[in-house]
Amino acid sequence: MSEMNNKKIYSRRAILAASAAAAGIALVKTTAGQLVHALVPGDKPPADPTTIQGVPSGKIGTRSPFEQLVKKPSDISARTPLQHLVGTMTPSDLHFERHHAGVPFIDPDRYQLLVHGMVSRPTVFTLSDLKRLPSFSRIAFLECSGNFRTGKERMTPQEVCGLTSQSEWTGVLLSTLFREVGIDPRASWFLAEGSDAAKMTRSIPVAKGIRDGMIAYGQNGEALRPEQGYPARLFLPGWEGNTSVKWIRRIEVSDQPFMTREETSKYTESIKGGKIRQFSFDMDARSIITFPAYPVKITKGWIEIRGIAWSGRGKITKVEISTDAGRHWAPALLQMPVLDMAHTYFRYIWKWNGEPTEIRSRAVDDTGYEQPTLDQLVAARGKEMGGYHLNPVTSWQIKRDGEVLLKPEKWK
Ligand SMILES: Nc1nc2c(c(=O)[nH]1)N[C@H]1C(S)=C(S)[C@@H](COP(=O)(O)O)O[C@H]1N2
Ligand SMILES: [Mo]
Repeated sequence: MSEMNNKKIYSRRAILAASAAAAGIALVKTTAGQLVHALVPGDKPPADPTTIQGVPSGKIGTRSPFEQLVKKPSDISARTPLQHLVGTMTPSDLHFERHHAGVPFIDPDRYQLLVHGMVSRPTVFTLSDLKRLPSFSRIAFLECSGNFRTGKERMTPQEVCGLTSQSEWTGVLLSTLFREVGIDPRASWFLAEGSDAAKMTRSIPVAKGIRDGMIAYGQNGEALRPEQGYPARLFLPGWEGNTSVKWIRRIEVSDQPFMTREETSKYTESIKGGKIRQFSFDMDARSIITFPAYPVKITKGWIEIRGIAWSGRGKITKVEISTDAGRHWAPALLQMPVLDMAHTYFRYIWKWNGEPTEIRSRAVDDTGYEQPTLDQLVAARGKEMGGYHLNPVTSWQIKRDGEVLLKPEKWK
């Protein structure tokens, strides 16, 4: 670490002296006014960390430089590195992103949400109006309905299905907002409109809004990240990510759907017999083994197979593991508590005997739905099946040398 970098880090920390020779160590003043030699963050840790005072506390926490956690960005999205996460929560800076026209820059003091249409009191809510109403928090996943990639052996869980993330969302329940504005009992749909350049619009059944919809302004204990819809977004747990309109500026209540672009030409699925499935809101149950998975290499002996399972229809009741390419299945342990519409962590102890094989997981939810294979999806939807709402069982090949590779699949 260069002296210049040290100075930068300690510019507000009253460095009295720092010698370039003592790389990684600086003389700093503690809040109690004491002068101490302390470590400065560098790329080379000392051989014995007990011999020198540690780095003083700072304004914001940092990740260890040894943890290289990054999303995988393209021009339209960025994917969560599922293979590097343990547990079910997604650190906010690693939440996947999907923007149709980039991330808008919004002044929270000028933010407004208009609720109008079939309501007795059309109302404009500012951010502080929203925060003044009774609040609500829930832990739930958010997943894009386009969350499936395959076709190559060298693909990580992030590449296969990194468009799912989990947060604790905090905000106002839509049932509260609807009561505030006096929703017409005959209302059955509402339009949600974003204030990004895409002006994303979706029609949502009022029943879903009242059941568990919310306007979220909080994510994991702080304000939403701009990428997640700062200062406020619609959040519809368990439903395809596209319906959770970010940067929401308008809700129009009606007695019919609005037939927007995102529910007519997009976010519909071709199925058997030349038909199209529309308003396919629920995210079906799914699971993926995130360890061991490409690019990990394993060695013979005991291994804890780990991964996540989730369902937009409710709780995960069972995750089964096969370590012999689908011939036998055995239940994995589920980490408690298992929450509704939330990533659920699973574990399965396995002794690898060194022979090539295939490992896979399949999830079952409390509606009795079992995660299908790609063949079963094709059988149900036909070869013309579109690219949305694909949740097939993912298989990982274990090679003789311990290399773990995705088992690529084809359906077209
Ligand atoms: N206003 C607006 N809302 C939006 C989008 C958008 O581009 N604009 N993208 C949608 C899509 S396709 C998904 S999958 C989710 C992604 O949410 P995230 O970026 O917070 O993960 O937001 C949805 N809401
Ligand atoms: Mo999406």
